[in-house]
Amino acid sequence: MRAFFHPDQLRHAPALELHNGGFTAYAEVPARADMILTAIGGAEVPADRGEAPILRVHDADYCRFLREAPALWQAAGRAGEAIPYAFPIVGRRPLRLDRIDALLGRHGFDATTPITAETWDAAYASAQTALAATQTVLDGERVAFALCRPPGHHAGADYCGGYCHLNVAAIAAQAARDAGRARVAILDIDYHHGNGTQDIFYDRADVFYASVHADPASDYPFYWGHADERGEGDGAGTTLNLPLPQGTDLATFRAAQATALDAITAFAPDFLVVSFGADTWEGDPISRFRLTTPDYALLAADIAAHGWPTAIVMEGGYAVDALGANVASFRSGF
Ligand code: SP5
Ligand code: ZN
Repeated sequence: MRAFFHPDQLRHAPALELHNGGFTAYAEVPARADMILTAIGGAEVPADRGEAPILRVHDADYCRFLREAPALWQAAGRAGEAIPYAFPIVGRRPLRLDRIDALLGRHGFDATTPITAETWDAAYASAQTALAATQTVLDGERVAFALCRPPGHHAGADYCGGYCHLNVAAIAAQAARDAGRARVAILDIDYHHGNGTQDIFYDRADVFYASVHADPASDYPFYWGHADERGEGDGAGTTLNLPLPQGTDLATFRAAQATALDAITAFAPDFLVVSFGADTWEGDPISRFRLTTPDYALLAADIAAHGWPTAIVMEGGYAVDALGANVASFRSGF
């Protein structure tokens, strides 16, 4: 299976995130990508397809914000990484504010996702990696792997969060649509609900979003991913959320994934994007499922059995030492 990765993706390397009342070491470290690269024997550098496919998903103002926030932060006399502390709760007026702290809260929904001077370039490269894998599959390969990091599925059209800045799965899905694939499905099997991906396609009939994840009643991102969120307008019925309890093992996870695959089968996609997170692994430091390394090959084989042209994009997974083996196992199932 062809794999893609750009070295610029290593450049985003914040030191700290705010968690449980204090600053702790940032969990989404560049070493995650190094471990995966070693385990899979390297990857091809993606071509640069420019900003246009990113702007098919993300607002231009938001992309400008990601580029300019570090300079605004510095101009405000701040040290370290730009991080928000005030958020405009739903229903606030869309004020045109320019103070850096107002912008950070406007374009982010948590304080775990710092923005550094390297963030835009790394996120841009991560998006190009997703686009390269997508183009490989559009050109006829059955499956391709995008070693995306920073990850993407918590990022919406105009906001970041959950270590995510540009929604690489959504950019891949939209690129497949724009290449003429009429119906695109996204299967999200990261431990966390992909609130950004859901949000981007919530009112669209042409992109189906199915997610298996930890119940947001107990786990981040809390406010999205509940079973009664099913899409709206033209997209009514094209979102499927399958929340599972902490402690979930292979049998329960596999059954939920089968439910998602049944729904995707009924949708009859021309193209599949898999948002793959290895934070469902039993030893993940920030998650509470109990999948084992060999389980990933079984889950992948269940997906592959459907034969859909498939682009895999990497999302989470924070047990750095086990990450390579878990990704290698998942790839082996295809
Ligand atoms: C892509 C993805 O998997 N994002 C997950 C975001 C989860 N954020 C909430 C939990 C943060 C826990 N941080 C622990 C840091 C320990 N130093
Ligand atoms: Zn996750």
